[in-house]
Amino acid sequence: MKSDVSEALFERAVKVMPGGVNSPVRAFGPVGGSPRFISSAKGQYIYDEDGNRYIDYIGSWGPMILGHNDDRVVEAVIKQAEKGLSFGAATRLEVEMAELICDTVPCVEMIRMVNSGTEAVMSAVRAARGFTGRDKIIKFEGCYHGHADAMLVKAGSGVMTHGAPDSAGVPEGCAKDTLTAAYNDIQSVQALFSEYPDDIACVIIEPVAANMGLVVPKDGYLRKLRELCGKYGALLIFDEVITGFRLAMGGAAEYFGVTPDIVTYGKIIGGGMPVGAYGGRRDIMSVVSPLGSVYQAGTLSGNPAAMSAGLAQLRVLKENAEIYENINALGERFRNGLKRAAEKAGAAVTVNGIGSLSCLYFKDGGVCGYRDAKQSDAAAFAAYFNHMLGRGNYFGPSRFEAVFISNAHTEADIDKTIRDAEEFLSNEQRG
Ligand code: KE4
Repeated sequence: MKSDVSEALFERAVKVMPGGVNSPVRAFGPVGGSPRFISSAKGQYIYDEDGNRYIDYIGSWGPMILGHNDDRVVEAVIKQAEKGLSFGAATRLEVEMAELICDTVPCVEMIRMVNSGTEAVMSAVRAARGFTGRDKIIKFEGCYHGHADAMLVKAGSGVMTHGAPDSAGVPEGCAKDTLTAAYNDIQSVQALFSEYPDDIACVIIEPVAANMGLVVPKDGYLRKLRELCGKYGALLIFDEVITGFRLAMGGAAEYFGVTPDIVTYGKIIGGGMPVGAYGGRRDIMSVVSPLGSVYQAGTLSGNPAAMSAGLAQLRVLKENAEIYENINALGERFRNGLKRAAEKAGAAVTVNGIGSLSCLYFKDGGVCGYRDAKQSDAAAFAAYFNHMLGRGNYFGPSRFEAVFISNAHTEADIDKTIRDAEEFLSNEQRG
């Protein structure tokens, strides 16, 4: 595949942007080569500046659950743009968005719009600290919750990819109250609560960990977490920036039947525009300014252009429940295809997944947490990534990112991708 134009653009990009990208995970560092510069997208396809077409398994890291540029979303944005992009004032659309989420997710009684998942998490943690009067928080190794200082401790996603489990520039003072536990290990959480029985404001978790690849909670794990938080008076925060409105309309809270105290959102609720949100119990959200004393604000929070995109997408999901059956079936087809291909080739891999989220690790013996994920073979993943890219399958350029399937993908797309993966795995085994 030609990549001259992308390479020329990258040469320019690195002169004026750190690493040539506006988000580290887009860099091709861990997989080699230079990023493909995408010019357009429609449905399951993205097109790069050299005219190559790819089946897209990133979907902008989750927002494109309907596929790229769904006509209903684009039309809503265009119509709103003609009326005004942002007013910095209250609008009907924000009320409709808040009502839709509160009516759909029982544990969300009030919600605040922000502009990213990072902002949503940062604000949710501040609300938890304000509500409980406690300082410490528990997060999990390998979980990524955006780049707020307190979250960049043993984080996943790009932090994990770039081998910097703790980020430079985060003062000791900001990280000292962040405690880390091991995902799927309830004893590691119990130990922290035993050590700090009265100091922990919240436990924040990705209910399905999608930033160390894709790790599903063990049966009953989230429920035990819920019980521990209740016992010690800490709030349970589900970071549903990825799982929200993807696992189900009610997200992981509905899927697993476990009720968090606060939920954070991003990605899908913005329909491709910058949107995040945090919401939860009325008494907790009542501490947020101007109602309460926890300050949080944002110039473009709830802006009408972004709300119109998010509302359009959520309404399509709400009115077409069969979308979830379809994307979950496609996810299952993808995982089963990979497993069959690996078995046929005798390849040592682990395939994890749930619903429309999947991950392929070059490691046998299963992956149920951070340490397992880090043992996966980076070089094998890089070779797989480039083989698949060359055959028109666009995956995240990191072994710690999930595979996102949308409602625009077809069985034929999945089957083609599996054939390409089978070719790689067989060649790999032949050496
Ligand atoms: P943003 O600030 O990037 O909108 O959201 C941060 C965030 C919070 N919580 C979870 C569970 C997330 O997955 C994310 C962001 N996800 C990454 C993809 N693994 C975003 C991609 C990127 O950093 O460019």
